[in-house]
Amino acid sequence: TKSGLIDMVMTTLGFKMCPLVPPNLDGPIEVNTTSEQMEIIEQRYQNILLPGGWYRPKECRARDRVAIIVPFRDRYAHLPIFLKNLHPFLMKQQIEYGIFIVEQTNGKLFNRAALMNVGFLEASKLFAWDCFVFHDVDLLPLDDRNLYTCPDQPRHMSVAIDIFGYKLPYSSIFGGVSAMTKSQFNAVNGFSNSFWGWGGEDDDMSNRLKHAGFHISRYPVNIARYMMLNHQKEKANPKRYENLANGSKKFRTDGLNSVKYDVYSSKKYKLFTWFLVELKMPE
Ligand code: UD2
Ligand code: MN
Repeated sequence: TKSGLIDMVMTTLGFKMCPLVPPNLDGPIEVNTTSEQMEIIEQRYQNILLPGGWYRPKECRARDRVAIIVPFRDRYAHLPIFLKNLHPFLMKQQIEYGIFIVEQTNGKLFNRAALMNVGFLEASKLFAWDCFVFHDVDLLPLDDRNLYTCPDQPRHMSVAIDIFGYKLPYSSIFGGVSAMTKSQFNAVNGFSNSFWGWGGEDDDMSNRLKHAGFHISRYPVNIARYMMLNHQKEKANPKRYENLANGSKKFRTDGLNSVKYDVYSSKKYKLFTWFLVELKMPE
């Protein structure tokens, strides 16, 4: 038929939209946590990935353009494991995506939230991403029906993590892995830059979302499952509760519009785009 022919031509030319539900999902998947040299993983995706760890499905036009933003410092054992699991996972979901590793220089306490702001701004300079997934480097998804896309409301993705007994620890939690559209992230002025050291920054984002009239959406626990790679517990920031309590006064002034940083170095590696960032705000 005529429409069948048009369909075939569109498919061949790559203009056909990818189906709403990717056709080749497995559901629960095996993760592979054995460490492997970066070069070996690079070879595996040599002809598939674009420079910088970007991907665009060949079989259809992706519905979502997703930047995966990963805050990073000194977790070198986790990085290759993260990459070798995430790439095949995302490819199967037929998403157009890029993985961005935002590394903080030494000298100050780690500031996960500010690195997310930097990742958002720098990735946006390179391409018109419309969806952002903020992702701890140590979390590996266990079910590929957990789509890395941005729904109508911000989505908390790491609902059921092994170390928490595959249960949501508390209802407003937004840490681990979360997804926001560009406009949602802009609407809340991104993350606060005031959280140095461990804890609180995710709850502050949760407060920002609520304040802006969003609600947190989630996949069910049998789908939004993750495992966390082993690491030592970071020293908690003693000021995290105080910061959190004062947070709402600063939504407008502390965030995307106030983050100060220098990009020391950046590079499109084969499996990811890398930014080395010095944060310039006072600790
Ligand atoms: C929880 C949250 C996390 C964040 C953190 C408090 C979950 C599942 N995770 O993780 O999202 O809110 O508490 O800040 O709720 N990182 C480095 N180098 C460092 C420290 C951190 O790369 O020295 C990065 C890395 O991507 C890591 C992430 O920041 O996965 C979160 O830090 P964590 O894994 O030490 O904290 P955790 O597991 O308690
Ligand atoms: Mn962790």
